[in-house]
Parts: sequence; structure tokens; C-alpha cells
Amino acid sequence: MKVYKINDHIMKYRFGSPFETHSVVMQGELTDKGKIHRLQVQWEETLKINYKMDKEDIIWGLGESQRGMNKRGGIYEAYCSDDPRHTPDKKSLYGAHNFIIIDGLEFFGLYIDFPGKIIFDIGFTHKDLLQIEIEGKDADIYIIKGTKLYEISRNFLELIGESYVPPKWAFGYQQSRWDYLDARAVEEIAEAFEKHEIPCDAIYLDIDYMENFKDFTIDEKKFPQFKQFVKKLREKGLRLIPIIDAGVKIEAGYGVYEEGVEKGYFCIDAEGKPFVAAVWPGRVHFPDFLNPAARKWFGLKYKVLTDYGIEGFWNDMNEPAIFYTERGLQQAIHQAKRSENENLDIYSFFALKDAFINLSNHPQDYQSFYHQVEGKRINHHQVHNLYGYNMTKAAAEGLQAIDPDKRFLLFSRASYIGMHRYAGIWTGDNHSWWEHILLNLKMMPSLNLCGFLYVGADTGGFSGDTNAQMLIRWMQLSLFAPLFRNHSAMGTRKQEPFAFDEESMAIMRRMIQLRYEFIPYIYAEYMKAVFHKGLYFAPLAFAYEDKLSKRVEDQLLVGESLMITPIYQENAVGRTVWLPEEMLLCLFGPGEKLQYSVKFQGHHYIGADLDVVPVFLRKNKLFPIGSYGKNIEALDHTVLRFIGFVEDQASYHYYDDDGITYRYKEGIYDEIAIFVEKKSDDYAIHVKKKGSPKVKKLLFDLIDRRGRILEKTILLV
Ligand code: MIG
Repeated sequence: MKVYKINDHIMKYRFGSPFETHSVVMQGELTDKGKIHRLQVQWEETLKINYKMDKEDIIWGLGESQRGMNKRGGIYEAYCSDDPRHTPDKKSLYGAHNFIIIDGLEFFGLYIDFPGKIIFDIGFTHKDLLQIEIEGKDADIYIIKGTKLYEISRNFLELIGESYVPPKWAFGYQQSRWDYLDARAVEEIAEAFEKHEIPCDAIYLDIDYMENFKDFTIDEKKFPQFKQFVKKLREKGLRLIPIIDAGVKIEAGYGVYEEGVEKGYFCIDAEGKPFVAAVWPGRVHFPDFLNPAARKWFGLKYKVLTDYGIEGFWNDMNEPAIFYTERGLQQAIHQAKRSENENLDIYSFFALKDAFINLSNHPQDYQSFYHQVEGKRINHHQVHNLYGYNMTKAAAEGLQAIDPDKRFLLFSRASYIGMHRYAGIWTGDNHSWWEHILLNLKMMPSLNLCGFLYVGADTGGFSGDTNAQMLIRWMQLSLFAPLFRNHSAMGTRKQEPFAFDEESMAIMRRMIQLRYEFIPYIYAEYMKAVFHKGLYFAPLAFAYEDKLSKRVEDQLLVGESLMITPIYQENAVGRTVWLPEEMLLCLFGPGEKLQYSVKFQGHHYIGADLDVVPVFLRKNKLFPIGSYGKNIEALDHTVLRFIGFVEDQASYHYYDDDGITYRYKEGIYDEIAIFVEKKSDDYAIHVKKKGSPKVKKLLFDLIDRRGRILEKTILLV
């Protein structure tokens, strides 16, 4: 083992010679200070880490995974998986995010940089034992210290580097469905948004826009004159976001396939031939995204679409998902033939059934292909978790080369820490289940902790049928998520806002309008999280250290000022909430007029009919709100309203920038520093601007502990 000091808070312990994942951006210096204190490490066939947890210890982290924000009690597997049923027993989802914080008697973060499989048994087998088994001998282990949860997360986020920043329009509402089969269908959706006056920024293109599911092609029959089509929608204020799949179709005459074979850019099998798997288009090859040349080649292919005017992409099936391989298929067919004249009993029947069910994403298939890295052949299974990450890195680098100053929308399904610097993620194929609203809520802060800030779930649920009420309640959570997208699967009930009755649609319209009204806050808080290595979504424990707050699993802090308490039970007209301190309850509903009430610390039952979003404003904080518009570009922020709950003094940093370039990196952005001080019966307000903010007038609704509202206006000159 080699020990490196990264900085005053972070130590790295290197076992063997790990595969370079590029997940961290800090190197550190070799020191001779030995042993990982606090952890028991066994280095044999595999690397094992054991830790005896205290009774009260809470374990945060693991990004995209099942169960609670507190991971204790569960067993998890870091192995990017395409599993379309996210039931609570599932050990892995699409991402591998190996960062946890141990919060209790001892207090530290633990990051395991290892590209293969890891089992995190967090008090599952034995309630007090944290047992981590790394399937290999070569790994980097980081210990991250801090005296507060926020410090540990900040130190970790510094270690892994600045998170991806999408264009500002990507904070608008986005409509998707795996069912918009041709240009006409897309146009109908666009027209419906216009007709019903529902704001929207983007419409998604799922696999059907491609010609026979071939990446970087357009089906000209279904989408004739694509360039004009993109332009036409753009004129309506909408962007089109096409999907890109990891598998490249094997088809003579298809350029991407032929070039890939010729240049040796695909993963290979044991004999050195391009590895064959089957996904959408039938047989495909997988680009070898660990090979920099292949990455560059694939990344530049996105130009085919950017040349049509496309400004955003979602990368799918990049775990990579495998429907079947020839090996598995032959085996299953063989088994079926053998069973033909048999009297199938419980064992033989299930064996037959399983032979087909287990065809997809079979472990043996992941072990039977190879990457070529710096002249070495590496079995895919050992670096499995880097695949989607590097596909997305390829895309990000390609897009950067295509248009260096332009921010593109980019998010991926599979991921590994490090990818957060290049793109966001969506949380994959969830269901229209009430339980998944809650799962979505719990996952958001865990993802932020692992660097992924641009995140969101398929609002309304991907699989299964939603109803209007579920979609509305889900929107009430998603309207705070950086990625607010409604997406659903083919064959399920339609779930665009106008697919329901008038009354429900009106509520959904209002929810989406609220999203646009909150943009000044959402965008500022997102960008500040990026710059200051903070969390956009955080568990209450990150701001309140009392015992009760640490255990709250169904409320979230959003940015520095807000706490949200979404409703996730069918037919509920309110819920119980825990207030760690006195807060201001703001009820956002159908009308313009807001209802405020001051709530004391403690448990409360809060009424919230279906058309009402309860939002809590923390004490001595401000919440900027604008007016809505038909899309992000149409927002008029010359007037902003600041709601303040001020006991003695409050400050807020409002941030904005051009929303489309990286000029903010050179310090070109707008800022308004606001400081409010309570003076017996009045308030003194100071504002200071930087840059040239569009805001000219600031309206204040200042509320004190007794619930008295004072309105003030400040002109910004
Ligand atoms: O397994 O492209 O998660 O969002 O609609 C289905 C079709 C393949 C999975 C994605 C989903 C997308 C779907 N894809």
C-alpha cells in the first residue's frame, strides 16, 4: 500500500496498481505515513474493508441506489445495470457511485475508486458491520475528513472536480415520450403546448427518429427535411433532444459501423474480432470508449446532429445493456429443444423459463469481451463501470470540439463518479408508482453528494400507467429538480399534461408555471452549488444537527433558502412535516396571491390540496421569484420578488449569466448581493450589483416572526 496526502483533509491509500479512471482531479504527494486508521483492511484475493458501526451511525451516499438517504440496513452492488424494475430488493441501478459518509461516533467520507464490482454491505448481514468487498486487488481508497457534513461533501467535491453546467434552457420543463414516431407526432405535441399555453423548452426524440436504430442517422421517411424541422420547432421556442445509444448496428454500408471495424474502434472478443451483442437494432458492436482514439471518433459523430441544429442529447443503454448474445441465445434455444417432449416439472420448467429471462445483461457476456488500453487487453467486466461514463465523456469532448464556447445539454443513463464533470444523469426506467416519487426524492441528495447536480427522474414514471393525481404530485417534487422531464414508455398511458381532464391540466399548467417562476432561484442555487462545491439538494442533516432532523427521509433542503415536503401518498390532502426550526410556510397554488404562515419548530400537519405546493422558507433567508413565460428565453426578469423571513438579518446572492456560453468562467456574469436587516418595525435593505443584471426592480415581501408582512421596493440603478 502506498499513502498519498492530497491535502489537509484527504488521504489516498493505493493498493496494487489501479486502473486510471480519471474520477478525481487532485494528485497529492507520496508520504510514508502508513495505515488507514479507523478501517480494517484485508488485502488478499480481493480487497475487503470492514468497519464496526456505532448504534447511532448514519451512512450517507452511494448516489443512484435504492432504499433510504441513510443507507444503513441495505446491501448494494456497484455494477452499472440496466434493470427496468426498480423494486426495493434491487442491489444496483444504472450508476456506480462509490462514495459514502460515515456520520456518527467517527466522522469521515470514504471513496473507493475502482472500476469493477464492489459490494457494500451496510449493516445488512450484520446490523453493526459495514463490510465492503472490492472484486479485485487494485484500488484507490480515499478518506475525506471535515468537521461538518457540509465540509466533508465539499472536500470530496473538490477532489472530484467541478460539476457539469447545462445551458439555462435545460432548466425549463421538458416533454418526452418513447412514442413520438414521426415529425407530425412531434409537431402535434408542440402545438398542444402552444394551444394550452403550457410553458415548455424541449421535446425529446427517442429511438424512432433513427433509421433502423442506427446512431447518427435520421429516418428521412418519418422525419423529412430534418434541418428545417429542427428550425421550425426552434422558432416555436422548442429544442429537440435526440437519444444516442451505445450499440452500433452491424450493417454493411453503414458508415459508423464500417469505420469502426476498419479502425479497430470496437470492443473485441477473445479471438480479437469485434464483439457481437444484440440490442435495439439486432446485432451491434460496442465502441471501445476506453480507447481515446475511439472516443474522439465517436464524439465527433455528434456533429451529424449538431449540423442539423441540435443542441442537446441523452445517452442511453450505456451500461452497456445487452439484450442477448449469440452464446446465450444458442444455449436457451438448445434448452428449449431439449425440453420439447419433456414433462416439465417445477425444476425443469423454471430452468427453461430462466434460460430466456436471464438472456439479458448476463454476467458471462460482460466477461467475454475486451477493451484495448495502451496496447493492453482488458476484460470488460473489470472496468464495467467506466463504460457509460466514457461514452458520455466522448460526447462531451466531441461537442466541445464542435463548438467550444457553447453549452450543450447532455445527460446519460449509466455513470461513474468523474462523469459528473461532463454531463448530468436521469435515473432511468422508473415506474408510475407512488413509491417511486419517494425513491426519487431520496436519490436526489445522494446523487448531489457524488457530484451529479444536473439530475432528475422520469416525472410521472416511465413504465406503467400514471393517473393525473400521481403526475401532479410528482411534478410538485420535480419542479425543483434541475432536470424536470416528463417521460414515459411506449404502450403506457399518455402522460403529457394535456392527456388528462381539463381540471388536472389546469393544475399541471400551474405547476409548470411555478417552475418557471422559480427559475431565478433554481438557476442561482444550481450555479452556486457548482462554484462552491455545495449541494443543490441536501438532506436536512446537512444544515440541522439535531437527532430528529438527521433521520428525516422525506423532506429536502433545496439550495440555501428552502425546504420542501412533497406529498407522495395517493389521495392525501396534506402530510406531517418536521420543522427543525421556525420557518415560513408559503403555499403556492392556483392564484397569484401567496399565503404565508409562520410555523414553530416541531411536528406539524400541513394541509395541501392537489393544486397546492407547500414550500418552507428557512429563517433569515430570502427566496427570489420571477414571472413565468412560455420558455426560459421568454422569461422577463426586470422585476423580481423576494420573499424574506427575517428575524434579524438575511442575505442572498442572486446570480445570472448569459445561459448559453462558458463566459461565466471568465467572470462574465451578473450578481446582486442583497442584505436585509430588521430594525424594530422596519427593514433596511442594501443591494450591490456586479455585471449588468437584467433585474431593475426588486420587490420585497418581508415577513417577521409574528407573521406581519411588510412590502418594500428597491430600484436597481
Ligand atoms: O430499454 O429508447 O431508459 O428512457 O425511452 C428501453 C427507449 C430503451 C431505455 C431508456 C428509456 C427509453 C428507452 N430505452
